[in-house]
Amino acid sequence: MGFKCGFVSIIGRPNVGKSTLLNRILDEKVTIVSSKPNTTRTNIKGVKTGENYQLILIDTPGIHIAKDKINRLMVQNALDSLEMVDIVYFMVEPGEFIGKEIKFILEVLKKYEGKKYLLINKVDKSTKTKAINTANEIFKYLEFDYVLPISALKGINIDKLIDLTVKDLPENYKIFDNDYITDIPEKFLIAEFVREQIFRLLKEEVPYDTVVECEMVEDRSENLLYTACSIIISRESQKPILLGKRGRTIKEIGKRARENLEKFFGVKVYLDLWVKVVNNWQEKDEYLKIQRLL
Ligand code: GDP
Ligand code: K
Ligand code: MG
Repeated sequence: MGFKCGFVSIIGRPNVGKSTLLNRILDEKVTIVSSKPNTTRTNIKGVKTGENYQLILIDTPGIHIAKDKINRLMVQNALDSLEMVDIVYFMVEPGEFIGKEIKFILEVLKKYEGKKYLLINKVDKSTKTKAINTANEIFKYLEFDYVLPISALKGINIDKLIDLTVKDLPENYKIFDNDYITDIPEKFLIAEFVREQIFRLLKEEVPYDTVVECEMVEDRSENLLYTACSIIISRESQKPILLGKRGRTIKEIGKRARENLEKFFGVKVYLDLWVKVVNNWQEKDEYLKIQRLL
């Protein structure tokens, strides 16, 4: 049998664990994760290369009922990914209610011609019965080629998922070099790692009003990467929340993001953070481009 190479899109409602799954399959953090919905704003490709296969996976923003421009662009991004993939993973949680959003996704998938996998994620915190019931409920609307209970967080059934996927990939030449793991430009990845900590450390609305731009990245020596990011918020009143008492919050954001960047790049990282206020950046093309939505 020849070399296998193809594309897989990971779709689902917000917060079902799509980004966690991509990182788990790659065994490397390329896409950001938080307990808040709509953390992922744009499609992120990750590449896993084995001896006889190359799997190109696309992590996507959660498909939801979008109420403004940025959210509409996010959902469109996720839907667009389907046009280029051989396989789709539709991820749900056990016990998930089959509401408007899931029904919408199932309608979209009815027209999808590639292989369809139904992944019931987070089985580490559920019962088998609950997972099976969820699959049965979904099958009333649409049948899938495979159903697999998994835990992206704990790594349950992930090897099995990869095996099945590789079998379904088309025979094709390798597209990327063996050590290539993501299509995300370095500057964007750095900005995303900062944005992740904002989603993790700040409550409710501020993360949704934040975009991060990496302004500078420079090798200062063989073992030191200097980088500077602007954190852009949409109102002056959000500044004290972002900074925290005596700058404690922004310091913690910087520390955690730096640690993750050091793991990713394998060198010491110096991270400068600046704060800017841009009213209604969500409506401005320049900032939607920074977020790779335009
Ligand atoms: P996404 O919005 O679909 O990309 O979801 P994320 O990957 O950002 O994960 C959302 C939340 O679910 C985070 O708090 C994850 O740690 C958590 N999560 C993801 N996968 C699992 C899993 O398999 N089990 C459990 N218990 N939690 C998970
Ligand atoms: K999330
Ligand atoms: Mg995500």
